[in-house]
Amino acid sequence: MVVYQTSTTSTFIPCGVFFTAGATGVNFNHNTIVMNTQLGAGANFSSFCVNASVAGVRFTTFYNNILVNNHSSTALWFFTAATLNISGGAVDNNNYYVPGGHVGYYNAANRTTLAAWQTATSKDANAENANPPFVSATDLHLNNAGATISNFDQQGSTSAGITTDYDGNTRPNLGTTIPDIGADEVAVITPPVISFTSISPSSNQCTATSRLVTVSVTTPAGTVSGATINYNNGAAGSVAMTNTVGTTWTGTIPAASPTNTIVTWSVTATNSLGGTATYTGTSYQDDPNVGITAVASARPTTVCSGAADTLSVIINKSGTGVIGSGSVNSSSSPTPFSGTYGGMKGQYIILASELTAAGYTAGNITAIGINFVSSVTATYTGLTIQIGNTALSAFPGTLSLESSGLATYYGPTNLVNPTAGVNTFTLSSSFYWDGTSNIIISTNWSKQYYYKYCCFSSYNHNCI
Ligand SMILES: [Ca+2]
Ligand SMILES: [Ca+2]
Ligand SMILES: [Ca+2]
Repeated sequence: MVVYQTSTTSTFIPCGVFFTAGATGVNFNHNTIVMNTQLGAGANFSSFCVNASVAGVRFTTFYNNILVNNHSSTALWFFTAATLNISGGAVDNNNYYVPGGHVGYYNAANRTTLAAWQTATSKDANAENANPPFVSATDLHLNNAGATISNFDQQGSTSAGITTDYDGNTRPNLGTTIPDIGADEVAVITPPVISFTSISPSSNQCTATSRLVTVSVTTPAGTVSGATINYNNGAAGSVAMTNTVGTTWTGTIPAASPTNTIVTWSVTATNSLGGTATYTGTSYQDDPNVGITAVASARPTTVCSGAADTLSVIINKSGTGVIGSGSVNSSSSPTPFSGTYGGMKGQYIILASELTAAGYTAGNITAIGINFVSSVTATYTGLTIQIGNTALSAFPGTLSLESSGLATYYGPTNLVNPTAGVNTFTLSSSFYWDGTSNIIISTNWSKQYYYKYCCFSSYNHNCI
């Protein structure tokens, strides 16, 4: 039974269920009663979800009911005119929620709290007073994802003996053995639980290697129906895991391709109730030396029998780095392809800290790229790039040019119609950066009669 009271304007005794005659053998189980918005109030206002107003009423069972009374003043879940109304019956697993009143009236006194009600009646040991997670204020089905659903799902007494719910659904739900509280039986999908056991090998490997993943899967309801590894080892894939023994499931992630792919993976498990759980594993990356060249050398000395000698290996990993954010672009200095007529010579100090932040370590610089905001249909005649180490971190004056330590690494070569984006200038020989020095890059060209601008930022500059 579902009772929903909402429209009374009475100032006296609105009730969900009202017993006025001495009914005996009453089985009152699996009901949902809500006394909703209070529309009237008077000096003697009181309201009840259930009112046994005569002494002769005898409840045999009073199980698994949801009683909600949102009225104020003397609002009660359960009124008993005489202790004999319920003292001989079985009363348990009810949910009483009444934010503005009393739990009940028993043995000639209001029982304000659930604990006081339980003490006075010696009933309702398994009762609760949670706010039911109804679908809405006017739809008293239970929301199976509601915050307090665990106070209702599978919390009823098995002694009520009601095998269908208000909707005709089987009670208790398939796959469970304990009924829900209230008129609605609701299937709550309890997900399985995944516990990570191991991944082998556990650390990054020098070559791309498959991984054996082992997890433990349990489920609080139903049975575990499967587990799957979902991975991306260069391509998205999945592999069904095998239930090797007990709760143990294993599966293998294939070796990565490309070999140094950062492999991401997770395990998804399902149970017979349709619940799913996901465990996200820690990613890994094999083959960290890909792209690195190594050069071995030996000290060229005579090695005596039994004596130690020294071998050394230098490894290099090629790559590119970006200096500056491109936030400055201009048709005049400090950009290296600015100006209107004649030519432009610009010098730029790049700090060792900027190179380091860009990912560089000591080694050869083989090319320089400069980012153009837009293309230029023109020729920059005799473009020359010089590079050198410097002890300076800033130029001493705005019109002074540095010359010591500079050598030519590009050009002179005409730069014809540079395109929008990064234009790369491959050096005629590698410039070795020692990993600690600041460097100067000097550019110049001449006889240009038309300009566009490029972006080149965060440098100290010096232009003429
Ligand atoms: Ca409970
Ligand atoms: Ca139902
Ligand atoms: Ca249920």
